[in-house]
Amino acid sequence: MCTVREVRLKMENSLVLLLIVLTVPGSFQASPKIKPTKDVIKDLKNKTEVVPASSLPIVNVTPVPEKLAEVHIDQHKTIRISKGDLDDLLDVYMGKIAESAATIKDKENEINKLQTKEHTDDDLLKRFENLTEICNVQNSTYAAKLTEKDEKIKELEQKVKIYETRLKRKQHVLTELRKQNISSTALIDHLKAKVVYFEGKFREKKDDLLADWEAATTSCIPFGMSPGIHLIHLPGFLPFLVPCEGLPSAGPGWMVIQRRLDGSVNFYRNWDQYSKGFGKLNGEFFIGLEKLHRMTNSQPHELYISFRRFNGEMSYAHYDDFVIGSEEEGYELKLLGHYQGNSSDALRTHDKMKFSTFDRDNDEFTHMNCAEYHHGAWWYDFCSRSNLNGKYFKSEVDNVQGIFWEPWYSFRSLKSVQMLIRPKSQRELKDLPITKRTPRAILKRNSPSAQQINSHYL
Ligand SMILES: [Ca+2]
Repeated sequence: MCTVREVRLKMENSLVLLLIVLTVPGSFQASPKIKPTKDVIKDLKNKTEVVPASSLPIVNVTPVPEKLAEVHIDQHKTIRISKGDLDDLLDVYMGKIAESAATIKDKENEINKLQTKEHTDDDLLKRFENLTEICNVQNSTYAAKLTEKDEKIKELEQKVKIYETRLKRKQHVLTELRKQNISSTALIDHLKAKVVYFEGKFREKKDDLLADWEAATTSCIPFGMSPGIHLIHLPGFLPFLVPCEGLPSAGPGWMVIQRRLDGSVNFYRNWDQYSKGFGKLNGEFFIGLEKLHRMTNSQPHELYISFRRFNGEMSYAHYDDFVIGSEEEGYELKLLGHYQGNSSDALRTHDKMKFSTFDRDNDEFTHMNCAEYHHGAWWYDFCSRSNLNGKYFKSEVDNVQGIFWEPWYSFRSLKSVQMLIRPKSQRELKDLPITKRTPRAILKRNSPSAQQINSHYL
């Protein structure tokens, strides 16, 4: 370590060297202008590389006398500088220069490293910028996708709400259906019980029908006074069902062939339907002309007709013969027999007449279709004194279209009517009221003339 005195000495020596430099011509030449530090470093570098530090020509050393100079600092102090001092001083400064050169070298290395690092940083910065740009583009894309996803999510949320509403409705319906199911189960049990009941009834009816079939009856005679629907089997004809009845006023074994009760069945029908029959066997119906033809031609039959007026009055008409012709014969009323009853012989004028419907005019009235005029179907002549297939009226009216049975041409409508037949051999006339029979010749004689009828109808 240097003492304060030595440092002061060195400063003094440096001052002496400075004086030498200033006084010795050519030792150091001042630069015309000040160089930048960088240039100075460069110069030093060049000098360091070219020339060894120990031999740098910093000062033009020329041989000098032992005593070079004396410097008077003040009146009492003089500094004397010898050659040896300068050599020492030179050595010191050369050593410092060498140190500075080494330091400069280190700094240059550091600078090179820093420059290299700077290049690397530029590359990294560019890559970072590129990546940033890519990221920005991707961010924009992702932002658009996110917006799209958000919209889809909203849409899905709305759908979810709709489905939730529907689900609630379905659940409500399901709850209602479950309630209904409970009541339906009870109803089903009830219906099952009914099915069992009707199965029993059906078996009974089937047994009855089989019994009827086995009996192979051609009439209602076997059933006597018991009312019921039974199977009739005629030779060469398909079996068919008919209502059978026994009447207190007419005896047992009657077959119902026509019935009017309440107007529930339309009787204004065509030829084909009157040929086959129609209606309900337990209500209003007509058995059919073909069956009547077959039955009344298989064996002699009698006809019984009962009437009920709206005032409750009952009456009947009985004919001891009743034969209907074939379809080719127009289902003609071929044989009527004698009348017996407490109403009137209103079918007499229709004896030997063909049957007529609105689409088959077989009546005697040339310029009129009596079936249309009377809104019915009957064995019309000029046109009719009876019209049991006419239009049903709910109360008694005087109408040519109504259901009437009159001795003369008046048309008071009836409340109910029933036509029945029975094989003649089973007649039980003892049950019938005794009334005066009306021979056909007398009826013909008392029948109105065509002129009278025309004056009535026209
Ligand atoms: Ca006619």
